[in-house]
Amino acid sequence: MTLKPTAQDKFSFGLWTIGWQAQDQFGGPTRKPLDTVEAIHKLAELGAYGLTFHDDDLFAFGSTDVERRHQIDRTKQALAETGIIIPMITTNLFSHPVFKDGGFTSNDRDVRRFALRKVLRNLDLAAEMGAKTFVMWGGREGAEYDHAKDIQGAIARYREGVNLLTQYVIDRGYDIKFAIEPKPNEPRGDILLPTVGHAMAFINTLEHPELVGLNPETGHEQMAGLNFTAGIAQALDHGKLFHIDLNGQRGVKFDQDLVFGHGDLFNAFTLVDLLEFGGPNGGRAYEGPRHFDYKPSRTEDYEGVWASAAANMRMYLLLKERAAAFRADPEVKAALAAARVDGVKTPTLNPGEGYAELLADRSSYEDFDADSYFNGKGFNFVHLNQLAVEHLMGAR
Ligand code: GLT
Ligand code: MN
Ligand code: MN
Repeated sequence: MTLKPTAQDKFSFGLWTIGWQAQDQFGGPTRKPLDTVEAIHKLAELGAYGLTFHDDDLFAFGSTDVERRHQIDRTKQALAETGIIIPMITTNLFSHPVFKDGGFTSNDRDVRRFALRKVLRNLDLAAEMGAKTFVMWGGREGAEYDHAKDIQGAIARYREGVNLLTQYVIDRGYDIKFAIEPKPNEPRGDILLPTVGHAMAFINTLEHPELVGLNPETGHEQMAGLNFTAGIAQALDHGKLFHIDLNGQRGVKFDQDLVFGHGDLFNAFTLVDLLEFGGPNGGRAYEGPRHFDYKPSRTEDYEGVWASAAANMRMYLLLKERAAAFRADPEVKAALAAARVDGVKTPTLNPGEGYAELLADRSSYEDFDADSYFNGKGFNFVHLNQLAVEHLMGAR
């Protein structure tokens, strides 16, 4: 296995990540703006295959049609020169003051109508750029104060908005699917659709649920104290992992957006193991872009920015290498068997069995020795985990 990223690895970066000028709540930028054309050439050099962006990353909010076209055309030119593609596009409904109470769910109807128009316009751009996924991160959809937001009303407006957008791509014949990105909080005190689970339940209430899936971000689930790998596994089970944002987060605190693997390393390891080897037959479970949504730390100059971009890809490939070694190790295979990990794949009922047959089966209850599980019948999970940690550490 090689640690040199290639287009087959499908690594992509948001223009807002490498282009982040590092302004935060306590201080202004520490880096100059990054030109899109330079970003595309640099990503190609580093081995990435894709760039993603918001409308407002490519051309400033309120740009004239001429300025907008100029930026689009020079981006297309750079894409043609490098072979970089645009797998995903998203719309900024959070930076401008007009969106201070959200876009699709603002209490102000005029803002909601404006937000929908902004997204429709950006869907045309997504189609023009060949993007197959349209991410919706509703960072401003939410509230700080419980009485300030009628949550049921806001969810209804969210649904109305997404239904309109799916109808638009159907009518225009665009080959685009939507991916909702959950986040529990920040910038709003509480954000609507805060976790993978909330978003999946919401998708089931839409007019075209088949066109809407998820773009879960590592750090966002971890900000809610959740296990990212477990959430991704459930999204895969529901056929809803349309895209993924990879980064690093250390515990329940503000959104750190560190390099992938620079936060909860073990969860990053199990995630890569799942994505690469967790398919039903042990193959790849996810074929889409490995998209990095991180922020090069404020301490870094551009040399550090590009080093951190490369670090994301190298971390992924290193973890993939470790996961492959873990899966191939005979001792691990034995430990998986001892832990009966495969056992959960067997249906609990026999073929054709219903509750009547189950009730008639004395071995399942009357003759079952539940007490034998006291002081015996361990599951050997810790040994399995030790082997996993040793592989991650390169100790095996
Ligand atoms: C913003 C946010 C990210 C989202 C982006 C998509 S924008 O930077 O922090 O998590 O993925 O809108
Ligand atoms: Mn984030
Ligand atoms: Mn993200």
